Amino acid sequence: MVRVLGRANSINVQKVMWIAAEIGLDVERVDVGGAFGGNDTSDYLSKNPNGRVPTLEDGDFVLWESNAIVRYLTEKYGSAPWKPAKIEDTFHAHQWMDFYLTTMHPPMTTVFWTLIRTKPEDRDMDAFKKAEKEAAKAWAIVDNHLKDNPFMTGTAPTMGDIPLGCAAYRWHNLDVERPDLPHLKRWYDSFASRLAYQENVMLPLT
Ligand SMILES: N[C@@H](CCC(=O)N[C@@H](CS)C(=O)NCC(=O)O)C(=O)O
Repeated sequence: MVRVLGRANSINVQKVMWIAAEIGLDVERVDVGGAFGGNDTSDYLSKNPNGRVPTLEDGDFVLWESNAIVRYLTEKYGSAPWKPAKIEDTFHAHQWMDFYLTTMHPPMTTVFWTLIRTKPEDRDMDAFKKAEKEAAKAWAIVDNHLKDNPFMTGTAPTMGDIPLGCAAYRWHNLDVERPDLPHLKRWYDSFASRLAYQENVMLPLT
C-alpha cells in the first residue's frame, strides 16, 4: 500500500492526493504536519530531513518534494492522459510544474497566508497587495497559454496541470482582486466538475 504522510489542507499534499485519485491509485493518507504535528520527530526526519509534508512511502521507497512525488506516481502507476505519451509533452508538463514552483507558489503563499492564516490586525497588507499583483500576472500567463490549449499540455489533462490546478482553486476562492481571465476560468471549471478534484483539492481553506 502506498502511504502519504501529510495533512489534507496542505496544497502540496493535495497535489499528490489528486494525481493518485486521477490515476486510480489506492493511497493511505496519514495526518502529519500543521495542527497534527509529527513532522519534527526523529522518525519523520529520518524519512524527510526537510521536516515538511508530504512524504511518500511506497514499500521501502521513500520520496519527498511534492512535484517529485507527482512525477513518480504518474511514471510508475499512471497512464495517458495524465502520463504524457510523447517526450515533448512530458517536458512541457515539467515546464509548467516548475513554473508553478518558481513563479506562482511564492506570491500565492503570501496571499493565502495573509488571508487565511494571519489575524486581520497582524496582516502586512503592503506585502499582500504586491503578492496579489504578482500572482495575477502569473495567472495571466497561464490564461494566455490556455487561450490556444485546452490544458497546460495539449488536449487532455496531464501531470503538468496538477500544481497549477491546485493553486487555481485557491485563486478562485480567496478574497482577491481577480482580473477577468476567461480561459483560466474555463480550465478551472473543468477540474471543479471532476470528483477527484472535488474530493482532494476543493476542501475548506484553513
Ligand atoms: N517544496 C516542498 C514544500 C513542502 C511544504 O512546505 N509543506 C508545508 C505544507 S504545504 C509544510 O510542511 N508545512 C509545515 C507543516 O505542515 O507543519 C514540497 O513541495 O513538498
